[in-house]
Formats: sequence, structure tokens, C-alpha cells
Amino acid sequence: MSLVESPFSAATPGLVRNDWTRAEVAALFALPFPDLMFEAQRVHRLHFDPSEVQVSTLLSIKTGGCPEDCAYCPQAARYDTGVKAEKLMALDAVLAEARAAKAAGASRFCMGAAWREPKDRDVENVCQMVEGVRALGLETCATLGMLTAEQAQRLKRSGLDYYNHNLDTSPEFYGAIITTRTYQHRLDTLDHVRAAGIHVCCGGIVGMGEGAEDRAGLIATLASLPVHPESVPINMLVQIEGTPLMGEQKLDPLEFVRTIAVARITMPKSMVRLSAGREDMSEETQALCFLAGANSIFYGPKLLTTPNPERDRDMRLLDKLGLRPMDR
Ligand code: SAM
Ligand code: DTB
Ligand code: SF4
Repeated sequence: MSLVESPFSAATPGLVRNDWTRAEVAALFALPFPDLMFEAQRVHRLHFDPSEVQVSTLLSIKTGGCPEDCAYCPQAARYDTGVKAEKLMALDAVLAEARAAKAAGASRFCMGAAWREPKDRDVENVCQMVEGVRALGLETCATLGMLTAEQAQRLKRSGLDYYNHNLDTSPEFYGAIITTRTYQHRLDTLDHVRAAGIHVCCGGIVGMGEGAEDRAGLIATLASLPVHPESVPINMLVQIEGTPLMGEQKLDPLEFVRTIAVARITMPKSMVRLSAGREDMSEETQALCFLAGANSIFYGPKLLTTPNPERDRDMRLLDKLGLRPMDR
């Protein structure tokens, strides 16, 4: 199907829709690559300066020992991945890392904890961290697992800007990846975060052995939430020795680029983040991701427990592409 005949070219430019069907999303995935990229660029330029990239830095504030069974995760206690369980970091140590991230050029600081769900006491500790990081002039993000409505409200009062909680994959494939909590649990947490007035950061992982219909199912689910997530991280699976997904067939990088492009087209005003997996990605693939409408990255040599490109390597890449880090 050429774009000229496709129903998408008839869409009002820049219109934000929350009624994307699976079939429409699958049809976008199936477009000829040049048509898909053209449409992604067109939509991207309606709402964003295409030379700007938002940079977030991650810190694992509570590493390992997690009771969940997420088949991709190095921090699940049940898999022998070599990640040691640690206690929640001290406030001072977190603030020292946030200061360093700001000095290196990050605009957002994202704190991750390997919890199924935080206890109220944990939330109080994280709220202190949020207040401290905000006082440094950084945007704040946290990813702590499932939240109750009250916990989300408490985090909002501390000044938390974003909460990351991913749907990870399609509702159909989800059960092959996680059995210790349901898709509905995830949607409930997203509702609580949204109702508390915190910006939502929600995306997923590709390259887990899912089918093309699951990638379409993930994007269709995200794009038909009542309000699109402000931030949509698209992760390429980082294969971890000891996890069930180790040795899974690698996804063709062009399918990853297509996933970014479809996220951009269906969620025109959201920041689309080229997230985990950049360490093993060529500069050419990353450049295609930016062309496809990705406008955010994790910046700094470590994600939560796995490596990410060194800062100077990323700055050289952005420079080569004529891209620049976004101010807040
Ligand atoms: N424990 C909390 C939770 O699961 O919501 C917060 C931290 S958890 C590590 C955050 C997200 O990281 C997961 O939802 C998943 O999408 C992503 N992630 C974890 N391990 C990954 C891997 N090996 N490759 C790519 N993404 C991964
Ligand atoms: C997201 O979507 N990706 C980030 C962040 N949200 C928290 C996490 C990626 C983790 C990759 C594996 C690790 O470093 O442990
Ligand atoms: Fe635990 Fe989060 Fe890892 Fe799942 S993704 S095992 S909940 S840390």
C-alpha cells in the first residue's frame, strides 16, 4: 500500500487520537519503509524541533533481589545473573549522583528500584530523594513497581515529575514474560499515576521473541490509553546470562526502527525514547531511530545494572548528526 492510498495520509496533521485500532497500527508497521519514515518525520516536525534530544540519566537506587519473574530482568532474585541484592541507597549518595548527572548535561534524573511494589516507608524515603534532586534543578522520574493511589499522591506531593511503569509487550504475549503480576495490575498503576497528576512514562521492550502482531499490540495499547504517556521508552531487549530470554533470536534492527516510527506517528506529542539496547546498536541504527522520531535517550555509562554508551561517545554521535541536548 502506498502512503497516498493509505488512510493515514488523510488524518488531520498533528491530530492526537486515542482510538487507534490494532489493524491501523499493524498497517503502519507494514508500510514500505520510506513511506513509514516520511510519515514519522512529518508528524515529528509538527510538534518538535527535530534537532533536539532530551537526555535522562538513570540510577538504580535499590538493586537486585526482586521477587518478580520478569523473564528479561537481571534483577529478579530467582535467576542467577550475578546481580547482588542491595539495600536502598542513602539520600546523600543519590544526591551526589544527581549532581554529577546534572554537571554532565542531563535534564532528567530517573531513580529505579527493583521492587514488586514499594512499602509506604520506602515511598517516604524516595520522596526525600525526589525533593533533593528537584532542588538541584533536575526533572525527576521514579520507577518503583506497582503503586497504590495513595502512594502516587504522596509522590506527587514530593514534586515527582514522571513515573515510569512499562506495559512491556502486548496483552497476549505478556503471560509468556511475566506471571507474578497481570497486565491489569500495570494498567491500574498507570491510572493511579495519571490521577495523581504525575506525568506518565510508559513503553515496552522488543526483541523478546514476540511476533509482529505483539509489537503492534503494544503500540496500539499505549496509543489508545485515555491520555498518551508523555514519555514512551522503547527498549531493545538486553540479553542477560541466567535469564530465560538469554539466547532469544535477535530482532532485526529495522523492525526496532519501525517500532519507533509507529510510536511517533500514533503518539505525536509524546517524547519517544530510544532506551535500553544502544550499547550494542550501530550508529547507523541509532541515526535511523532519530529519523523515525525518537527524541530522547538514556545518557551516562550505565542503565540500571547494564552498560550504556560512554558520555563522550554519545556526545560525538549527537554532534555528528547535528543533534543537541534539549534544555528542560
Ligand atoms: N521494578 C520496577 C518495575 O518493574 O516496574 C522498576 C524497574 S524495571 C527494571 C523497569 C523496566 O526496565 C522494566 O519494565 C523493563 O521494561 C525494563 N528492563 C528491565 N530489564 C531489561 C532488559 N534486560 N532489557 C531491556 N529492558 C529491560
Ligand atoms: C525503561 O523503559 N528502561 C529503563 C528504565 N525504563 C527504568 C531500564 C532499562 C534497564 C535495562 C537493564 C538494566 O540495566 O538492568
Ligand atoms: Fe523486578 Fe522490575 Fe525486574 Fe520485574 S522488571 S524483576 S519487577 S526489577
